[in-house]
Amino acid sequence: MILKHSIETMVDSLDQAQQSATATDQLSTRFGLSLEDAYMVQQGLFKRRTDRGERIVGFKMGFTSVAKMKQMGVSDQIIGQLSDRMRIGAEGLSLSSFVHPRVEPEIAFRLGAPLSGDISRDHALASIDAVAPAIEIIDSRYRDFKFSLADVIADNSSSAAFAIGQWRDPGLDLSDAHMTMEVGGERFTGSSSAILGDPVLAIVSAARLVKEIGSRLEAGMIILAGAATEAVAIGAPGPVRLDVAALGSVEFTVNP
Ligand code: 0L1
Ligand code: MG
Repeated sequence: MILKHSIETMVDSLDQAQQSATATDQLSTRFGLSLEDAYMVQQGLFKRRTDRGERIVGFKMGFTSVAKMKQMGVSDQIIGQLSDRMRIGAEGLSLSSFVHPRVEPEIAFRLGAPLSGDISRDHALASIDAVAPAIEIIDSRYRDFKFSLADVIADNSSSAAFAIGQWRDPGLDLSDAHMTMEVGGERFTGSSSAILGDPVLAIVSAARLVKEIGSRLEAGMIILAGAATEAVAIGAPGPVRLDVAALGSVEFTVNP
C-alpha cells in the first residue's frame, strides 16, 4: 500500500485540477497505484469536498455497459460519489467550470432502504423508492481524457455533475426502455438494456462495491446506473435533453 503522504499529494493534484478546470497528468505515470490506493484517493477527494460543505447524496456506477468495459479491457464496474453541489439546477451548467465534459444518458434510482454487500436483484428492486431519467456529466481531470483503471477510480470515476428529471414511483419495467439524447442538435439513441442487461443490476453492483470501500448505500441516496450509449462531448453552449420511454425527460442548458 502506498504511503499516506503520497495519497494526499494525489488528492491535491486531482482536487486542484477539478477546482481550476485544468487537466493534470495521470497519477499512474508518477505513482505505483493499486485499485485500493485509487479508492483511497477518491475518498480523500470527497473528504475535501465535505470539509468545504458539500454533502454526499449518492453514487454513480461506471463501466456498466459491455461497450465501455470492452473499451477499457475491464470486466467489472467501478463506483464514484455524488455530492449535492454536483447536481445541476435551473441555472444549467457552465462550460468554463469543466475541462472537457461529456454527457451520458442514464437512469437514476432513489433508495428507500440502506444496502451493503451481496444482495439479490429482488432485494435491489424492493429497495427502490423512486426512479427518474438522468444525465451524468463526466469530465476526466486527466489530459486528453486518457487514464488507467486506477487513475479513473481515483478521479471519482470521472463523475463531475448530474441532472435528474421528475422522480416517479417504481414499478415500471425499465429493462429495455428506448433512450434518446439530444446534444448540440444531434440525436443519440440507445436502450436501457445496455446497462448490465437490466439497470436494476447496477444497484446490486453498487451495494457490493460500497461495502468493498468501507461505505454503504443509505436510504434516500441516488444511484446513477450507468450509460446506455457512449459518452458524447459537449462541444458548445446549448440545450442537452434526454427522453426515456414511459419514464419522462430531463433537460438542462449548457452556458459558456
Ligand atoms: O460509465 C462511466 O460513467 C465511466 C466513467 C469512467 C470512464 C470514462 O470516463 O469514460
Ligand atoms: Mg456514467
